[in-house]
Amino acid sequence: MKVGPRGRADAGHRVPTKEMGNMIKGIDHIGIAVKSIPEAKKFWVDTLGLELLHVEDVPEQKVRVAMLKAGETTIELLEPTAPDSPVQKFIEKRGEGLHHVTFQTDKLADRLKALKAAGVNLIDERPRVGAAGAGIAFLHPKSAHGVLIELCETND
Ligand code: CMX
Repeated sequence: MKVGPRGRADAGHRVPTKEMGNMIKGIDHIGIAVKSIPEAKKFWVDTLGLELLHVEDVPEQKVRVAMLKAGETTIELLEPTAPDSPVQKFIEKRGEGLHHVTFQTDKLADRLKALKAAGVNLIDERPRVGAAGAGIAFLHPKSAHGVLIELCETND
């Protein structure tokens, strides 16, 4: 499959990992970029009533995250902790809002190889450490119809 100059796959994606079984096990969380977690909590926790599970710094991603329970899934509020944080860049360019969708998967390293072979533009070619120490990897939004996708390895 040819990949265009901005990483968009030119032809339709075939299911790349059929031999490995279903890649997507569920939605782990939905990431929302915010300027300030304390400010955002006023809406998400105090008004909407979502339960705050925990707040954690993820230095590798230059963000602080607040995980909120939303029924079967989780909302992740992302506050940048450095001027060169990807979330800071996102907010400057597009404002606060929906930042990424995280799918649960297994065999992440092998999934990434299969996705690369299928022409998907990977931000991370190998798993790296995300919130709660889970193996994670990002796929570029140019390969996913404008949505930043995170894959998160689960042991379930
Ligand atoms: N969703 C959709 N599109 C996005 C995006 C996002 N979250 N972030 C950037 N883009 C778009 C930009 O709007 C831009 O589009 P145009 O070319 O049409 O203008 C394009 O992608 C390139 O964006 P950019 O501002 O030039 O930024 P970079 O290329 O430097 O980086 C990206 C973009 C996605 C590669 C980078 O943000 C990244 O590596 N993200 C993954 C890591 C991350 O976001 N970590 C924070 C979360 C951590 C966690 O959950 O723990």
